[in-house]
Amino acid sequence: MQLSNLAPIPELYVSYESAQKLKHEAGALPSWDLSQRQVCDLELLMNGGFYPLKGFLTEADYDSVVDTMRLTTGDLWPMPVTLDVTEDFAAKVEPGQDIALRDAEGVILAIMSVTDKWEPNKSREAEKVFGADDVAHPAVNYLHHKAGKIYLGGPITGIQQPVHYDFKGRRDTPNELRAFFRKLGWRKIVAFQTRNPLHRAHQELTFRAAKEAQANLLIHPVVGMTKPGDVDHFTRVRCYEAVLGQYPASTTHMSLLNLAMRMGGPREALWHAIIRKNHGLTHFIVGRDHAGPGKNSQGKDFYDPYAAQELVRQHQEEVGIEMVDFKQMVYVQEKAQYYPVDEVPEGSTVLDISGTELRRRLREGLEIPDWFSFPEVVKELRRTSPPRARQGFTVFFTGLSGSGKSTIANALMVKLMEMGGRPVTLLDGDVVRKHLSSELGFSKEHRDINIRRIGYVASEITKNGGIAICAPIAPYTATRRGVREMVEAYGAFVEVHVATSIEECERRDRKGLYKLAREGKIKEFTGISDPYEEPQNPELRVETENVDVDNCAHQVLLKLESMGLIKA
Ligand code: PPS
Repeated sequence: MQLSNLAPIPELYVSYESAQKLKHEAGALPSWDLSQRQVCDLELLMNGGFYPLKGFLTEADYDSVVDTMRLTTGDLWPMPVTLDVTEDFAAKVEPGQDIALRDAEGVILAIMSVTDKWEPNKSREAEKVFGADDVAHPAVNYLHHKAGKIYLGGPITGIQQPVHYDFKGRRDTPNELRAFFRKLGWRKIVAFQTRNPLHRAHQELTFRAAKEAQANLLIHPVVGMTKPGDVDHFTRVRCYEAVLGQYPASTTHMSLLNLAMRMGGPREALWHAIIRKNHGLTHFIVGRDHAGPGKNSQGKDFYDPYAAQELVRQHQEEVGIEMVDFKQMVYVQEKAQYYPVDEVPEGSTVLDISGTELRRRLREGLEIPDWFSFPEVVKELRRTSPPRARQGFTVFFTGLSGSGKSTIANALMVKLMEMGGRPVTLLDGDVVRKHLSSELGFSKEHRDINIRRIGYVASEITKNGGIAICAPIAPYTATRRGVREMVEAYGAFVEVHVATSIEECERRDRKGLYKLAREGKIKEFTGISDPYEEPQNPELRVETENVDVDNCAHQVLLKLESMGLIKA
């Protein structure tokens, strides 16, 4: 059912008194600690951002959404919003039972009346919803490697909103935004969705879009979860604040949306449109490759760049929001102003800086011209993205036991310390097992826990501007990828495969472990009785046979230099 953009939208919260009572009772229920993504989903479910959903999808609704982009009621809903849980937790819950949903601090946010429990076919979900069962897609990777095996579905009773400590004044529920628009008498409002900092071209295009629609403008950035590697939302919001002053007074407003994006291209664009409709907006800007996840594992784009616009255009009437074409704006040097790319006066000089080029300039500390961005925005970006040679990074060695990882890692550490400038920490396999993972063995589960611990520490070191050198075996591709993601949120991740063959490692047998493994005295030994999945695309592969340690460490240094992480 469509609601007018002025009327309040139904929320899933109960009254304050009922919430207090429910909270008390919920203490005794089985309770699920929500992931960051689930907290984002729950917030939008409870505050009406995901209207008409009344809870996490049931199995029938899930199947229907995956297959037809509609709920079983026939309402348009393109994105599965599901509660994935572990098998262990699922075993404790049966349909008909209530469960408490808690945030990371253990606060009970909602009660879910479980009606459905099932094991989804994740490959099918990936194919149908995201277009390919390819883990290069962040949402498909999430499905296969982060999401629990079992889905629970059922209606939600909202107890309280997730607490935010940052930018409180800029966070609005759909009803708060609707009330704001009502109060100001804004009847036509264009929404601009973004997960990137805004520069002059964006300011021009959004202003133009609003002017053409004779509407007001809402900058509606996503601050929940975006694409791994994006500029963090704290920096972005400071940048947006700076850009807001560039719009004519009282025409434009900004509100933050705590959405967890899936980078699902066309389906995601349509989902965004529905969410904006729920927030009281009447127009929605959709650009080229909206919510695009980048390249697939074959190096090709996942989606046709105009598929998102097409899908939203097809459904705009049903959603009740008008799509506005995103016009690519370019700077015309002779006129010293921005023009839509298709209106550039003939024979003039067009200037543009791509996202990749901007990141390069920031990384290398190069000039970012005034025509491209606003000085305050550039200042903010430089503050959080110092040139690469001053950022933290992680060098992650992987290879068989006895391949030479620790020896090269040690040599590299000493060379980096000799250069100075950044603190260097070595997280060697053996040392980590002594200090961080002494209770763990060598099953897949334990190895994964061990590697994730190393990844967590490395990501913290990287975040704080240090150099982490890791040297575990790390035999599993998916786990290494998980560590890469953790680290790349803060700095570069340099995977070095120490490619010594199993025959050579066994011949060296420096610790005498291979002999014991062959005799069956050590079980689950990597390369002998346990797998080692070789990295397919490491930043560097080093051969150690007939090459001395010094030379191997030097190869790593050269790689770091070529990536701009250290200065010669
Ligand atoms: S893992 O898979 O990344 O968690 O392994 P890691 O923490 O690097 O630990 C590897 C070191 O433990 C010793 N060791 C074994 N390795 C592999 N398989 C089995 N079953 C095993 N048992 C003990 C071995 O000394 C490894 O050290 P390195 O430095 O790699 O030789």
